[in-house]
Amino acid sequence: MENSQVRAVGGKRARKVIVTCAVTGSIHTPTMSAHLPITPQEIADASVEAAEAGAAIIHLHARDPDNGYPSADPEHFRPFMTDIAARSDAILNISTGGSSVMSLDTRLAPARAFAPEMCSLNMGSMNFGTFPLAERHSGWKHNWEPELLERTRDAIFKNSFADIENILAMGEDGGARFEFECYDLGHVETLGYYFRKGLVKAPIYLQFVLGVLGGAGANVENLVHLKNRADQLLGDAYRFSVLAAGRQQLPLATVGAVMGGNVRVGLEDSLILPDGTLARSNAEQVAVMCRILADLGLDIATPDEARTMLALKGRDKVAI
Ligand code: KMH
Ligand code: ZN
Repeated sequence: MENSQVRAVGGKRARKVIVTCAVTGSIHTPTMSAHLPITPQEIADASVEAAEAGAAIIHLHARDPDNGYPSADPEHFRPFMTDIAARSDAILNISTGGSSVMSLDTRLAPARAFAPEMCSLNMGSMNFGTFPLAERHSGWKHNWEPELLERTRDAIFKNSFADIENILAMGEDGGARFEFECYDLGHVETLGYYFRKGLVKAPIYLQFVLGVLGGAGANVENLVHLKNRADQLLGDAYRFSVLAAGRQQLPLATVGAVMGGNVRVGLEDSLILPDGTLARSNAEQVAVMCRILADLGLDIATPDEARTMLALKGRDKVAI
């Protein structure tokens, strides 16, 4: 018997879970995995395959196609934005975090240029240490890789209150709604503050980010604590999703789904599968995640279902 029929017999419809795939990011570097998408063609193909595997939202950064260096140049975004939009109805979510060595104006340029349905908003300033990754690799393809990782020892991943207000205003102008990224308790408190002030409105999409060096560690206790506080501050005005960096990616996303949340996977956050082997594609991580969700009796939200759940403006209002 088909799954939905089984649930119908049980008398209760399965909950829909939104799967986000963050396909490339700005943390990992080309030497770390040959499967990390770099060129516009690779980023577009990875995104379309991830959507076909079940991702409703694609979280996007760009890279310089010549050497893989993280980029927020709208002209590096344009080819894959157009290509993905032509081949998939997934929700395109543009990063406003970029990387910790970019200025606010640089980071906001692509979201300003494309007025996406969603963009990320990091809810505070923090240390964001990726320098330990350099110890695990050698034989670098590009000199910039160990240099950029080392720079994070003395860089601040910055979103002051003024930055947050600027990004909220940009969202208000262009109609983008946010993936509110909360790496620690103070970020949840800040989100609560802007909700009380009326600058952040329901339905809020809160992404718990666990396992970044400088933020909350990737464990169940931290997730439960953060969610308890979000429940107090945001009540039923929010939905949450869980991303964990590195090896805990799929285990903690699964815990998040069991707790009533949504999930984010992708090579931006982890290059590996739970057994420690390199994921061969973003779609592979999405497929494993979707299989786990299905085995738990949870349904996967389609892009249009996610649009309704998150009150997004729709693809027809995006400037691509
Ligand atoms: N790389 C993730 C840990 C952003 O793009 O705004 C956080 C992130 C930041 O996705
Ligand atoms: Zn990102």
